[in-house]
Amino acid sequence: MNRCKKIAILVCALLTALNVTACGQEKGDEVVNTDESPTRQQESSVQTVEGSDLEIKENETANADESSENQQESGIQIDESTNLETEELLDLFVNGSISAISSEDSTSAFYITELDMDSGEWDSYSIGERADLDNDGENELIICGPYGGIYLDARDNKVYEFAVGEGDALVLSYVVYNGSTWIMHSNRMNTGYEAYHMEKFEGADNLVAEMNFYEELVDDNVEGKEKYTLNGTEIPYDEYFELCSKIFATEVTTTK
Ligand SMILES: [Ca+2]
Repeated sequence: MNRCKKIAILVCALLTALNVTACGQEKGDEVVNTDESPTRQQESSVQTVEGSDLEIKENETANADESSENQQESGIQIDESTNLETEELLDLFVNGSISAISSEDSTSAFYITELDMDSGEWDSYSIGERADLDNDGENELIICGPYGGIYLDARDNKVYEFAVGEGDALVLSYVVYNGSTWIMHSNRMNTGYEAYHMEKFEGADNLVAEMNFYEELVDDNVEGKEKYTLNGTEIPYDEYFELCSKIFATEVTTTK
């Protein structure tokens, strides 16, 4: 067992004993003009452990309660007063000291050690660049991997899964459009159909704009005749082509 895991288990045991939990609280007020970010809103509350001036005892033997569920709940808890910088938090995730909270389920989290890192398999992950993907002036961490991998945001002394590539129909990348960075999910898996969904954030828990555009065959049985749609409105080919040219010229893929 490596040292980090051991620390995680010990901290967990201590937390359990102290009955201290790091529960998220759902933020009451609605954010933004869009409706597709309930998980982001759930994550946006400040989550801290109060009065947890924990002493980590490295040399004690961990007890038998070693389940990964418990590791997910604890890891190294950071006191609010510590107020770690974004880059420090991302470093802690990369070296396995802290987990990242899932975007799907804010009660669930994962460590980098749970990912298949650098195995060379098509679906393995690798540490990518750090870039400001949510336009708040601070970097996010890109973990390159299958379907565009995982983008992580650090805030409130925690690391959050910000965006994730979920499959061939939801390949994750990012682009620069109209001076801002947008997260993009692409579906290019079928001939005669391409669909793109873009999201612009101002802070990873604050979705401020979305764009949808796609091209599809007018008739599935007739090749070559397509129609083009931007945000629900059919647009001419020229306009669609110009939009795509502009957007894809800046696209950064993060599969590898
Ligand atoms: Ca940022």
